[in-house]
Formats: sequence, C-alpha cells, structure tokens
Amino acid sequence: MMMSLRFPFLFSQPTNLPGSGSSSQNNHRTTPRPRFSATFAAATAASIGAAAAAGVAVVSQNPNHPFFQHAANLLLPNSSSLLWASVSLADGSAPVVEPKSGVSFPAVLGSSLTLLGVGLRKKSILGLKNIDVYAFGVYANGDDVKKFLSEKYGNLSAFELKNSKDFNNDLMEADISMTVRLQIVYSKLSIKSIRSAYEESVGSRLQKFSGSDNKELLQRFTSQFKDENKLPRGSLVELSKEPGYVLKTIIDGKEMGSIESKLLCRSILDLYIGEDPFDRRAKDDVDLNVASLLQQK
Ligand code: DAO
Ligand code: DAO
Repeated sequence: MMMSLRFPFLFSQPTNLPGSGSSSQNNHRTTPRPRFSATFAAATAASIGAAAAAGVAVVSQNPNHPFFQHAANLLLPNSSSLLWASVSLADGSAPVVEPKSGVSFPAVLGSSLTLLGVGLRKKSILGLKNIDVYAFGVYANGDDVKKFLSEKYGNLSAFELKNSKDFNNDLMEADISMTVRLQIVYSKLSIKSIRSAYEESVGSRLQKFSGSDNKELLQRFTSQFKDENKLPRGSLVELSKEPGYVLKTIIDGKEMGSIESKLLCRSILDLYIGEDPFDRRAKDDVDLNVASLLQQK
C-alpha cells in the first residue's frame, strides 16, 4: 500500500481502480481523495492507535462528512467509541457534499430514506474528454435494509460484507425502498443524448441480467420523457424504487411515471452500486453505511 507521510491512510494515490477500465473511463481520477479502501487496509494492517489517529484527522478535515464517522465506528473496536463521542463533529444529519461537483445531498430524503453514498456520473466523449454529467446520492429505507438483510448478514463485519458478492446482489434484489437522486451538472444535456446514454448504460444491464435486449422495457422507460422535456443544470431527477419493484421517476418534483419491473429496478441500481459502478467511491460509501445500519440493533 502506498501512502504519504503527511496524510497517513487518508489519501490514496490516484491509481487505476477496479472498474475504471476501458468500459468505464468514467472512474478515472485526477485528484487524490480520501478513500475507504485505504481505511480498510489501515485498520487491518496497522495498529488501532494509528488508525484512530488517522480517523481524527479525517473528521477534522471533513466536519460534515458523516460517512467517516460510520467508517471509524465500524472499523475500530468498541473501546474507541469514547474517542468518537468526544469528536462529535459529524452528527449524521448534515448534508453531504459530492466533492468534485460541490453538489450537496440532504442526509434524509422524505421522512424515511437515509443517504448512504454520493458520487459523480461522468461520460467520455469520443475518448477525448470526460464531462461531469450529474452528481448522485444513493438513499435507502433503513428499516427495509434491516428487515431484509439482518438475518443473513447482521453478524458479518463491514469488511466481510464489502467482499461478499451475495450481499451486494441481495442489497439490489431485495424489496428495499431505495432512491437515487441525480442533480444535473452538465449544462448542455439534450433529450437525444440522454436517451442514447440511457440505452447504452441501462440497456447493457438489462442484457446482462436477462440475456435479452428488452427493447420494449427500455422504450417504456424512455417514452416517459417528451422531446420538449429539458434537463438544465441544477435539475433534480429522482429514480425511486418503491415496494413491489415499482420504479417511479420524478423530475423537479413532478412525477413522470411508474414502471413495475424487478429487472428494470435491478438494472438501474446496478449503475450505481453494482459490479462496475459509475463512481466506485459511492459504492464503497454505500457498503459501509449499510454495514453500519445492520450493526445498529
Ligand atoms: O454533449 O454530446 C454531448 C455529451 C452528452 C453526454 C450525455 C450523457 C447523458 C447521461 C445521462 C443523463 C441522465 C440524466
Ligand atoms: O446515467 O446512464 C445514466 C442513466 C441515467 C438514468 C436516468 C434517466 C433520467 C431520465 C430523465 C429524462 C428527462 C427528460
């Protein structure tokens, strides 16, 4: 593991991360940022004292980042909770800012959805430049998470969960209410480019999970949007998975339509928290925060 002396454990070098291969140049990072995987490695490899010291530094640099507190609570043994009580800067109810776009996400959506991770959707154009398309936040109903996953995963550590493929699939396939909230960053989005990006990203998942191209399902989704719909910078889109595998789309507060399809729900979630996600850090955040939910009794 490479680490700098000034920021032990906190900033990984900008490496080629899993999932940042040619299929998703999206994930290429140009600036080092704090990563949980580094923290995981630190907790397993280094002494608890060193990890705790690193944790304090993280909190003081990111007073509004509740994820770090969760991470530290999960990774450090109970004896360190006193330390955390005294560093009560992150209270879990402050909004979380996606660092590259500056877009802020409320910690709670509606009354029951908890923010689990934030990230950035990029798109490369002709392999020449990478544009930031939208920032996103992944939310889930915490009671649902516990109801559907506690029995099977309640006793696993965050580290074990993170490495369990079963866990990841169950998280996306159980009837858990989840919402992905997108805030548009790119200022020149056209309906045409949205449709074609969607056909590529969601289309490839439909194919992967069902073995067929599902043109009809793909079209049922895109036909919710009229050509005159626009998504200027700042627009908010909510993709909500509701009980019974109903995917509801809301744009700037206005409901566009609902589609009942387990396959479509699975495919949409896969973009954000599947095997090859748009932003690996968002997925890492989600894994940690779900682990944290499962450890709350
Ligand atoms: O201007 O040609 C261009 C690039 C457009 C990229 C569009 C990516 C669209 C991603 C989907 C957005 C869904 C809200
Ligand atoms: O990023 O590739 C992707 C998929 C994003 C799916 C979101 C689709 C939202 C569609 C909104 C249409 C607005 C007119």
